Amino acid sequence: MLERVLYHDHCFDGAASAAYFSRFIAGAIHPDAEFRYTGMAHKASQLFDPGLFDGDENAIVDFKYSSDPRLTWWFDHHQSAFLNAADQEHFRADTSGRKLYDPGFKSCTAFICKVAAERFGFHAPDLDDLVHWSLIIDGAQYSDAKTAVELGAPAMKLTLVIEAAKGSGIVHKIIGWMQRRQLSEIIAEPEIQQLYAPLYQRHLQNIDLIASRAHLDDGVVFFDLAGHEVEGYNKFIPYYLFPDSVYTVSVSPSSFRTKISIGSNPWTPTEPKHNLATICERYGGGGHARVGAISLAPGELTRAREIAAEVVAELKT
Ligand SMILES: [Mn+2]
Repeated sequence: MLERVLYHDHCFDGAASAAYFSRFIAGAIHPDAEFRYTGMAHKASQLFDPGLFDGDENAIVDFKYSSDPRLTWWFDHHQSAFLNAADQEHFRADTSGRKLYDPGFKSCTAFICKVAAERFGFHAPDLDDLVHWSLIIDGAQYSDAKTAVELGAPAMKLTLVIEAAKGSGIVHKIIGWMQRRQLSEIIAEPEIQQLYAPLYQRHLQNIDLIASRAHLDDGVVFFDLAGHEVEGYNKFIPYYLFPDSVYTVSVSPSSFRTKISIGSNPWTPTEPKHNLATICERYGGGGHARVGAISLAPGELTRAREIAAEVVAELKT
C-alpha cells in the first residue's frame, strides 16, 4: 500500500502535517502503508502535474485542493484553498468524508489531529508538542518579535532548516523523525546542526540586509530584495526592526518565481483592517487574512514592483 503525501513545502506546518497524517494513517487506517512525500510550492503555472498522484492512495495536506479523481485524502486550513470555483464545487459534492477543510484552524497539523481523534479515534499524545508548535508557528502566535526572530526554541531552529532546505531530502527525513521523536532530539541530530549553523549566520545577515533596505511609511514597511541572493527570510524580521509598523510588503525575486509577500504585524497595537488574502487573490495570489503572497513568473520584476506599489498605497489608507 503506497501512500503518496503531497504537503506544503518549506513550511513547518506543512512538514508537521505530513508527519501527523502519516502517524494517523499507519495507526488507524493502513498499518502496512509505505509513505512517499512530495513538497508542493505555490507558483504561477500549473500546480498539480498529473504524474503526482501515483500512489494507491494520494493525500494533500496543508495545500490547495485538487479535483483529480485519484485524490483520496485532503486536509487544509488556508483561506485560499481552491484554485477556482469548479474545484470548490467539486469539493462540496464530495461524499467520501476524507476531504476536510476548516479555515478556522490556525494550523493544518492541529486540524488533522482533531479530525483523527474525533472521527477515527486516533490519538498520538507524544506529538502534542509538535501540534503545539505548529499552532504557534503557522498562526504567528509568538509572544513577541524577539521569540520569533532570535530562534531560541528547537521548533524555531527547525523551521529555519525546513524553510531554507535545498531539495526535499532533508525535509523528508525530518517528516520521518517528527512522527516518532521530540523536536529537541531532531534539532540535536548532527546533520541538522550542520545545516543550521550556516543558516543562522545567513539569518543574522538577512536582518542586517532588511534593516538597510526597508523603510517605514504610514505604518507600512516596504523593501525590495532584487539583486540580493535571498531565497527566503524570517517574515517577522520587519516587525523586530520596526515594532510600530502594521504591515509589510516586500518584493523578492528568486530562481523560480518573483514573489510579493504581504504581512501584518502580529504584535501591533493597531488592529489591521485589511484582509490580506483577499488583496492577494485579486492579483492571482492567496494566503490568510493576516499574511499572503503573490507569485509571478521569474523575471517579472517590473510588474511585481507595480503590484507592490499598489498594495502599499492601499494598505496606507
Ligand atoms: Mn499551514
